[in-house]
Amino acid sequence: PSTSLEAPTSYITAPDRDTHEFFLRKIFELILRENIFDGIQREEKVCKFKLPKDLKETLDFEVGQSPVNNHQELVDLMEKICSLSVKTGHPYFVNQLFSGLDPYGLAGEFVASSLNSSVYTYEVSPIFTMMELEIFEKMRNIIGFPAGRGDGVMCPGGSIANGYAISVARYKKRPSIKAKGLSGGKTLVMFTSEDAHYSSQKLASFEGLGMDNCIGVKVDSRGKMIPEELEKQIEKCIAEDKEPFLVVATSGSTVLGAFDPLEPIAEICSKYKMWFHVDAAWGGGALMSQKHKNLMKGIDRADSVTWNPHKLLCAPQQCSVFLCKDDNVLTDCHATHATYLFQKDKFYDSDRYDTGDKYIQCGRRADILKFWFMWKAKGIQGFEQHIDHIFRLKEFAVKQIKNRESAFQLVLPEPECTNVSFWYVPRSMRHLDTESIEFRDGIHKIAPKIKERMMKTGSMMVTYQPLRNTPNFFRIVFQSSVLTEQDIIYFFDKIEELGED
Ligand code: ABU
Repeated sequence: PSTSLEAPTSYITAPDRDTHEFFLRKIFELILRENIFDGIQREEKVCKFKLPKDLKETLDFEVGQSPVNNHQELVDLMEKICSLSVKTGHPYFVNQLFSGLDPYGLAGEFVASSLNSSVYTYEVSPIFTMMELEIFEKMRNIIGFPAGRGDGVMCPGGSIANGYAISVARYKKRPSIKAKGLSGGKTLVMFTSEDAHYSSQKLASFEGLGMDNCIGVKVDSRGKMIPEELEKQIEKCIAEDKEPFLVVATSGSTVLGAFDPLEPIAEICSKYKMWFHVDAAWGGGALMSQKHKNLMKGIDRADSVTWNPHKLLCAPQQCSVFLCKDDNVLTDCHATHATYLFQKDKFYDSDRYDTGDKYIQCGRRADILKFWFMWKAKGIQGFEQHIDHIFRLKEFAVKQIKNRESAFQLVLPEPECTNVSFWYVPRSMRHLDTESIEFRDGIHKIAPKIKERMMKTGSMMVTYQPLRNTPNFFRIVFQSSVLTEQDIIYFFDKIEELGED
């Protein structure tokens, strides 16, 4: 193989050992150095933030008629891309409901990319089809569906998984919709908590129900749906001659990490003959822990569940699963029997193993491999250790905040999941009455200012938001088990340092 980074002599779309092996090795070396090992050490920056105009000056984004001059230029470009990108595998990236870099997950991701499959037929993706069947069954068992029966699909994100819930629930309520569409019949209405992920509203709109027909049910002081309010809203909808068909409960809300009370919600769904979906995109990973799975007591009564292993379980993006109890509804609801993919006269049991017709996508990445490989590598024991560790960190963080009570105030005194939300109160505001307008207006501006400083120094990344009528507050997400108690002390020290004036 060559050891040069000269320009290739032609651009056929196949790797040529002489031309590409050295080039690809250089890229892999870069990935290992910059994104996986040296570049995400604690002393390195999480991000080297630049505003768009400065970024344009640093990296040549323009693509054109002619190729670059040689492979060295491409390696240099990749080097800049890695260096200027946010390092979400860095321990101090606690900004989102994903972070960390699981080595087994990464290996699965790399291998899946190099096999470049599309998981719609067994003939194209035999291994990945079998892995999906295995993993879905195990996940259904963990949820507690009877004998692990049912069906499942991998989705490009939790929003789409929640969209599947709307689609199948609607089909179950009114099967004619598949062929005839929504016109005619009563208005279909779904319910979710006012703190639920925005995907329910978005997908209600996307699937033609309309956002106004996705009702946000009131939550209590801990951010949990109030079942009595749900029932009131359902009754109201019936009184208006509308047809309630779906409740989406949340297990781990996006901001507060709240777990809706699943058992009373299941009762209500069965009383009104409604589909019961649990959006456990965020909290689902806790089902792997004997200690924490009780947060989702009653999830076995759901008709369907969204569960994103790329969140609490730290699989690489994206890894989202929609699971349902009914083994046929996905196919009944979505299949169109395209004869160029799903021929009925194949030499194997294509009805069972050509899984693509039940999906709304056609081409689909083999997201299953990374999760299957992680599960093989560490077993449920490994996932459980990870979950228990990050929940312990959450407890430690809550104690830290309570110990620094003049500088920090918790939004929830006892957060249920591993998102910890709090206000930082700068010294100059500590004498103010926390109920006063002056305090609320002032505190609202603090988190954005500190966030700006954080981004500009690249020292850490933690997000902030208002919620309902609260002023802006920080939300730290404990999701990566590389984090230690020392890191948590660093986060709070750093916020104090950045917010000193
Ligand atoms: N899919 C929800 C992600 C939002 C967040 O990370 O805050």
